Amino acid sequence: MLRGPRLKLILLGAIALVLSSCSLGVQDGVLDSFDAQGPIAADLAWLFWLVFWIAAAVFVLVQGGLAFTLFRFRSKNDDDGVEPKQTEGNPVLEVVWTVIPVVILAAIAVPTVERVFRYTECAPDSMNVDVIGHQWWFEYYYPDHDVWTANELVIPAGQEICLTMTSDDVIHNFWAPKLNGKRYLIPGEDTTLLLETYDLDEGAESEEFWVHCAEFCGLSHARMRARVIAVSDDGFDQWIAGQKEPSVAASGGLEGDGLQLFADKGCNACHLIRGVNDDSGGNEVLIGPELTHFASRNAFAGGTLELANAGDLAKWLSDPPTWKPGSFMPNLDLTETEIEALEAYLRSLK
Ligand code: HEC
Ligand SMILES: [Cu+2]
Repeated sequence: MLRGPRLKLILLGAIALVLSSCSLGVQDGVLDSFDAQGPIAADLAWLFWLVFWIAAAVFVLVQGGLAFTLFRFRSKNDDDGVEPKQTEGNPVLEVVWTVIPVVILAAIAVPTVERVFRYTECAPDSMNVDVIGHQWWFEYYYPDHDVWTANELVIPAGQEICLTMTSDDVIHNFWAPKLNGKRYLIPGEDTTLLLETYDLDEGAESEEFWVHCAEFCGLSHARMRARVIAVSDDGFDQWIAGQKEPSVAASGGLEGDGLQLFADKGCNACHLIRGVNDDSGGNEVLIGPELTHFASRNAFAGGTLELANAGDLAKWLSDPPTWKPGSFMPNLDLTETEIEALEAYLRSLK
């Protein structure tokens, strides 16, 4: 049997191991739901602490009462044979210890259930964005502007946004922990979720919040992330205007080669670039993210790679399923020269 110091050491080691997993995230704190960055998340954090302190008070009272009873009424003599006084069928006591838990549970249930409805229901005047889940990336459609994009959800800061969500394949779950709780994306059904950030800090152009799919959805579930990018009202109007432009024409040279490869390699069978392959059936039919303004966003491949990182795009194009196991973008056996040309073209799609 393990006893004493050695047992203590093993227990401490196990606890340290469990706790260390809390900090081994992709980047520290990006999915920290206690770090609320909007009024909804702040209110949910308030509710969490309310429940926590109620539970803490119950724990201390019950365990304290138990410890007190054990100590105060312990048998002083092992075989004095005295049974403690038995109390049974005391109606006052029984009513009291039934009513108190009922009151506590109601105090927790009412504000919880009320918020479940409040933060998943859209006001008729809130701005709407459709969210479509795919294995393994999030796609967005702005119905008021007829704009499609992926991974980076651009919204005006400080405004209530209504997400109307569904899935193209399996069940996913949209979770922006600093802005609201989670909600499912279900094939064939619409679910709604509110998002709201605080106003931008003085002088800031935009602020970024991480999103993660919170429902196991297959091989690359762990690589199904996204970002919410909050911008000013003007910034949002500009962004929409930019997205509505047709694609930037290739300037010849390497970019021109890239545009040619987009057709030759069959990229156009899965990706839409407006002004290039409009006859492809559109995003309702194509299985890949729209690339018309690919370089206007930073995070791609389910928000796991970034254009700002020099090698990321070539890494993706050279073999998508190695980076995202099971990816529906196949390895197209591109040569280094082809990747270079495609990268030049894709980076020009601002
Ligand atoms: C069979 C369909 C298919 C073909 C062919 C295809 N792709 Fe993709 N592509 C996808 C899918 C699906 C994704 C999303 C993968 C993910 O994030 O898991 C994707 C993602 C991408 C992305 C990242 C986009 C983003 O915003 O996340 C780029 C860039 C890209 N593809 C470029 C290309 C290029 C260039 C070619 C041709 C050489 C090509 N694709 C061929 C299906 C395809
Ligand atoms: Cu998912």
